[in-house]
Parts: sequence; structure tokens; C-alpha cells
Amino acid sequence: MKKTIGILTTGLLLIAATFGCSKEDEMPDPNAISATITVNNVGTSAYIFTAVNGNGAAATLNMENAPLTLKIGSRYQIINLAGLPHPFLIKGIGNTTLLAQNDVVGTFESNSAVNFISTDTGITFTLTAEMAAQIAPYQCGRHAAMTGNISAIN
Ligand SMILES: [Cu+2]
Repeated sequence: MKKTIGILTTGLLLIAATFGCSKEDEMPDPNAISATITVNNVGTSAYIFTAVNGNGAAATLNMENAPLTLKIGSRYQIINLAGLPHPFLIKGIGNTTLLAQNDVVGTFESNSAVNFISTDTGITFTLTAEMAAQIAPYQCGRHAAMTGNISAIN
């Protein structure tokens, strides 16, 4: 009897493990980062993108204040090598701020679907359709000249 229970338990554990695996395969992690974008500064006059890796983001590298294209529905990590002297902001229409690396509180920072994370080295967020409808240029929180257009695409 003990042996039967042992075999049954092993069997159930195997089934559980199998189902566990297939479930993870079917359901993508909503917090998985689709693309990583690395940015740096040129003095106080421009940002430049130095690397774009992954899927959903596009920008011309090493071009001052280059436009940034982001696919709606993907999650992005922006690594800001310029650091806190040049806090990275995503502006909204009407000169609002949607997300900010500095202590400005953007209007989408507490949105659970956007799941905004801000650290000394960058920001991470999901570009939801709701946020995309309001998105405007990126800009440095301290230098207005450091700015470029963001295009949100489907
Ligand atoms: Cu700056």
C-alpha cells in the first residue's frame, strides 16, 4: 500500500510539473522586456541612442535627438547612461509628463498595466494603448533642448 501511494504521488508530481511547464509556454510573462534602449547625452543639447536591442523599438543610433519608434503593447527598458543629471522623461500631449526618471510624478506612473519602474540607471515601462494615445516627445528633465519625437505604432 505504501509503495502504491508513493508511485501515485510521483505520478501526480510529474503531471503537475508537465502542466506547469506547458502553462508557462502558453502565457507570456507580461513583465518580460521586449527591447532595451541605451541612451547617453551630448552635453546639455541632445540625447543620443547608443544601442537598441530586442523587438519593438527602433531609432537611428548616435544621432542627436533622434526620433524613437515604439510598438504599442511591448515592454521597454531605457538604460540612461547620462545619469540623473539628465533624467529621462516621456512627455504627454499638452506638455504633460507621462513618465519621469526624476521626482516629477507622471500621469501614468501608477498605472498597473504600464508597471513603471524608475531607478538611478533608467526606467522600465509597458507602452499600453491608453498611454500611447497621449504620448509626445521624450525630454530631459533638466535641459529642454534634449528632446526627440516618439512614434507609437501598432
Ligand atoms: Cu539633460
